[in-house]
Amino acid sequence: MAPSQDMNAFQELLRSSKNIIAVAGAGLSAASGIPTFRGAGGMWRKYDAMSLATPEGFYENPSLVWQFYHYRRETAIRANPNKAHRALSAFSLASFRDHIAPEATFTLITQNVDGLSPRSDQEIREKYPIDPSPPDQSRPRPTLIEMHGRLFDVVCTDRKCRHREFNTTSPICEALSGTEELVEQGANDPEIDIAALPRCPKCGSLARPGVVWFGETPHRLRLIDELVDEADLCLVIGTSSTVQPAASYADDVEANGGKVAVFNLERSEGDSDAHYRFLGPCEETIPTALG
Ligand code: BJW
Ligand code: ZN
Repeated sequence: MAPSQDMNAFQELLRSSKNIIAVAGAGLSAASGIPTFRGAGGMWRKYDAMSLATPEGFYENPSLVWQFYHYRRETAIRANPNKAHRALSAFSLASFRDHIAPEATFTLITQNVDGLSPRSDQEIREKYPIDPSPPDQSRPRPTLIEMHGRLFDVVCTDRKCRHREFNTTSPICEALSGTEELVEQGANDPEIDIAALPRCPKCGSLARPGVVWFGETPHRLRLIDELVDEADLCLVIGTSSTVQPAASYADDVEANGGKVAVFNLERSEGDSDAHYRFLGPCEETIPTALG
């Protein structure tokens, strides 16, 4: 059966669901000016963003990959959470829960590394300073999981050290300063000496962005598997659903008898199996759906 577009029926389902998860991707941050990975937004200078988001890409050309992440950091620092981030943050706060079952839980599992969801959560909590922990939970669940890491984490590449720290310094190092302005470079990309790239403050080795590249293990997978197992409703927001393991969470929820609702600008992988599908900008559909 084709997915329903009945918003009232979806909201009724939302009110009666007990364990809700949302799996989000780059489309959630698109209205904040953060480029997506695939399709129109997926190029940086002359490169496919995907070819740079790999361990092989980094070790082959750390200067280029650091320029890509420096650009991403500078973009994210200047961006602000949009209406969809804010609606999700409000939804996750206990006192906003009167429209769902009192013992219901909600966790946003985001693939995004831009920090806009945690910033949005922080802003909402400052505005409404209340206890964010939902009542009567036998086992407290996190309200947000950043499964592909964070742009502002910086990690030592030395296997014995692996020092990790949260670092929002702008620019992260002098040598990268201004490279975010360069476009269409290709053959003329600046070559930054490895010694001038970000270094580990503990041992001095080359540092890398604290994000999860292809072939690496995403964060908190065991906890995510538990949440997916328990979920009776899964919202899939602004993701192409092409990257594993996140791409299979909706199918897993459905296989367990739960319901799935997809919110995307356009058709996406596997969305014809969803119970609900709301096509359009999620900065419009999500505030309506959760409002
Ligand atoms: C809007 C909108 C608006 C736009 N409103 N919508 C099985 C088969 C084959 C391969 C594999 C497999 N299992 C695992 C793999 C390997 C691999 C993989 O999935 N490869 C596929 C490409 C086939 N996966 C991995 O390697 C992962 N690790 C792993 O599997 O470890 C093994 C393991 C698993 C389980 C247990 C134990 C061990 C790691 C994946 C890491 C992905 N990393 C990146 C880069 C992160 C750092 C960085 O940001 O630079 O993560 S890649 C990139 O893709 C990024 C994203 O988080 C991720 C997903 O992309 P996303 O968010 O969906 O973006 P887009 O651009 O694709 O889509 C945007 C969508 O938004 C579109 O649909 C638009 O329409 C929509 N949109 N504006 C609403 N306003
Ligand atoms: Zn180190």
